[in-house]
Amino acid sequence: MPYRILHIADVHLDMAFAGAGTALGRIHRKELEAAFERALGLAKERRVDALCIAGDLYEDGRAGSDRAAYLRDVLGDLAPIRVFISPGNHDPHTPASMYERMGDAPDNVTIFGRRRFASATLAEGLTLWGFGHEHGIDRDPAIGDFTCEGPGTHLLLFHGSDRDHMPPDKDGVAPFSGAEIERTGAAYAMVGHFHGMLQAPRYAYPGSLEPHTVAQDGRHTVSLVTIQDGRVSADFIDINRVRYVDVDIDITHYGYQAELARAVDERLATATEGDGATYCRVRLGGLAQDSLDLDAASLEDDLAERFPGTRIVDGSAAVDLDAAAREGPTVRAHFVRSMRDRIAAAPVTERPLLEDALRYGMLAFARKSIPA
Ligand SMILES: [Mn+2]
Repeated sequence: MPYRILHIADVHLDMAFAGAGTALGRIHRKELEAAFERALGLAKERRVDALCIAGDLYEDGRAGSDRAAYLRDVLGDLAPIRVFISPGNHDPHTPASMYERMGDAPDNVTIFGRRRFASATLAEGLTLWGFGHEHGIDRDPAIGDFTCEGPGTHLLLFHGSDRDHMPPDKDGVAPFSGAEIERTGAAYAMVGHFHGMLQAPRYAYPGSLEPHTVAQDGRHTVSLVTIQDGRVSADFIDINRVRYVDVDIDITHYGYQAELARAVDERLATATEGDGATYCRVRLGGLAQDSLDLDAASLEDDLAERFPGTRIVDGSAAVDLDAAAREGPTVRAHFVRSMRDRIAAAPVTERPLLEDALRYGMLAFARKSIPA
């Protein structure tokens, strides 16, 4: 009989979504809860033997006071499916943590609450080893000199950073390498922390259930891990219903803001078609016509009504500096050339100020507004 595990990670229930605003933050938190419940539903539907949660199930300090009761209920409800949890850096097993507040966890739930590997027997000849983070930022090695003891097949479950695949801007917590996993004698490790799916020969990150930002453009999956006769295989099932997409708009074609707004609206209507929630990052590029007085902040506000969560990144140019510099003996041409000379000669620290002066000066020549 094969033993089957649903491996999930980085649910991040109750995430703050700082910057999204109150209403949108609440929508995003509901999306995360819905994704978690889809994953639980899948565990039942596929009749797995165990659900393994590789950390960051919720966000400590953000969760409401009834979250512990919720988890006790939905995880207990999975029985006879067993549930194994390895707390991560966002849901560390501290004395005040929700894992403690859960009190007596349901019989089918095991929390690996200590920062050293402990074992649980899954089936005859099949052992799971897991550990939990006990404080927020834990940079100690995940594995060190740990080795799996005993006969049979061994699996690992933990939250940590694969040193060989560190994404930029990611906290390096509980670092490990593929070679270290091999050295433990484990056949496979189920890990969490990276929010895009990553499959390596002996371990995998399924990714967060949903992307949380436009930068999290990898796959967001749950992993179905099958162990048979000591061999481990993993399938990945895309679970996310949230998408972040980039919409690129060349503003060169639009003579006034209302015309541009209409065009962006049409593009967003197309981009957000289909099931699930789509959040767009609109990247404005190109060179504004003389008549266009672009106010990207108000454009973003207007779009947010029909397309919540839309972000505008204005990479367009309000005026054509090269053309102005070449236009002959005008005040504007002289201004561009002399400001460019001064910027080139200035210390690096003074350049941003001079660049602003050049930009604002050119906006004044064009009778355009200073962007908010
Ligand atoms: Mn994490």
